[in-house]
Amino acid sequence: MNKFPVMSAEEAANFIRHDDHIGFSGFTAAGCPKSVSVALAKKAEAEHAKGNPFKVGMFTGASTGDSIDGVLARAHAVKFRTPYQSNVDLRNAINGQEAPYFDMHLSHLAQMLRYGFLGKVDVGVIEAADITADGEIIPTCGVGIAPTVCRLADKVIIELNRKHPKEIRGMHDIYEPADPPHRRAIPVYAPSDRAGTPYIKIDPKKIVAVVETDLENEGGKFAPVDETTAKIGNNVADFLVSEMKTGRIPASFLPVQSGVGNIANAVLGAMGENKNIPVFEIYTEVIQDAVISLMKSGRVKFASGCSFTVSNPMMDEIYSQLPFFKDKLLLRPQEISNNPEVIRRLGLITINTALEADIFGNINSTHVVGTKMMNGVGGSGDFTRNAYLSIFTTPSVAKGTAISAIVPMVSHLDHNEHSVSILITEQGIADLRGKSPVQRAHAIIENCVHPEYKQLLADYLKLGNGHTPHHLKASFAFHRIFNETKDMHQVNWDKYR
Ligand code: 0RQ
Repeated sequence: MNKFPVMSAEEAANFIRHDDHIGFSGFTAAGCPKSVSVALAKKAEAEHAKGNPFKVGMFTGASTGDSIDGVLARAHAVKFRTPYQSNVDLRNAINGQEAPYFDMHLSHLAQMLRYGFLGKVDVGVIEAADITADGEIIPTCGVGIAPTVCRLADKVIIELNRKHPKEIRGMHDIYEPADPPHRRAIPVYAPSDRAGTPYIKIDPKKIVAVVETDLENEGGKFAPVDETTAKIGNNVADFLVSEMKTGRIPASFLPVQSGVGNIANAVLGAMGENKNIPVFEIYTEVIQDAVISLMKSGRVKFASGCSFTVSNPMMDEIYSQLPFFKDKLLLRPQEISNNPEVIRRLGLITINTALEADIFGNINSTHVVGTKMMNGVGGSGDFTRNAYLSIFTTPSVAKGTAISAIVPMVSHLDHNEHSVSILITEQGIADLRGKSPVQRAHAIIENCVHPEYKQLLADYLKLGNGHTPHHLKASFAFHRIFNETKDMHQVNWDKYR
């Protein structure tokens, strides 16, 4: 380590020039650098004050902390950004068309960088728990695209963060597939299988700076489980138990993927509490608080993911009890945690959250009322399309009951009807397997729609005809009326009859 040039974040940021493309480590706020990006934002502001342009392209694992997305968005320094984000200032810049953003399936990013589809990676900024003189980097609590960034970047800046103990070495499995036509099967046959090395190997000559930090993870808090999320969670657990009883899920159960956010956290909690579900394994991207709690209570025996997206007290707990967790938790690059080949082989039960669903089973995960980007598709497409059983959950209404989360036609399409098996709200469960569009619509309206919207949606179904009976003038009436009155109840079908 001591042969690397140790310097301040400000000095390290000077290696980054206007127009450079930067690859950041981490996945969600976990494992993201937190000091060089802040110095870079200040540098951008100083350059702007002098009248000089200064913007950088940003490749990340998924969302980041405010110390990357927030500071650079507020400094007007974003040339482009991909893939997933959830920072309010960046979101505003994206929706204001100031920051060009392209949303991607998370499993695609590393390979698309290697294929050269997205341009160069000039500089990598990587948070590490440790680095050896011969270039073995131990990532911290999120991996993301770090191995590929280290391979491709001309220059690499390491943020050595002392908050993460060196003893975390051994909790990562770093494997990068070869590119076609040389790619081989990824040898992961169970969530706990290891295919690679416990470190990222880099040519030490590429490391231009090491910045020592002692910064807390920018982990958020989860909202406590409320009546709606508890009902959704119980519906998911009950559904999975009934699938086991029919033999459609093996008695030994199958590994589970669960998405990001409060609903996902509540769903996992409910699965843990339902003792008819056997002790299970997780193969996912974000390992949230609920997984760690279930591990402590013995309900989850192993979790493979791309990040510990946990609250700071939970992170401290993992580190203070490393001997307990070390053989139960594994972090991988997102190219492997979200890999379609592995997902289909393992037979994952995938549980993701929809922003909006339509009566035919199409899902919008990303766009608020069709136009405003929320967060991005994240890994939901990687998992949904390749699942053994793909489940979407959503509260049936939002903003009180002014929005029905179930609409005639989704205002943006992320997951189409062919990939979605089950829709679950706090109202109930719609099993969409083997059903025609009209049969799916009946199942969704009967079981998942909020009572205040049932009649409106049942009446919509009578307006159209054909295999998928849309009425193309009325299909966005819910959205149009919401934009006008802020209340979807105001829809009136009379003028379409
Ligand atoms: O807005 O906070 O202003 O009230 O959307 O909704 O209910 O808090 O849900 O935190 O679980 O997030 C889909 C965004 C859900 C997330 C999404 C409003 C609602 C609220 C958030 P307020 P909740 P959650 C793995 C998998 C895509 C990526 C993915 C997500 C806010 O799960 O980003 O699945 N998923 N990745 O009021 C308008 C509607 C609405 C609505 C809810 N129909 N119309 N607004 N809201 N429904 C993870 C990764 O890939 C990293």
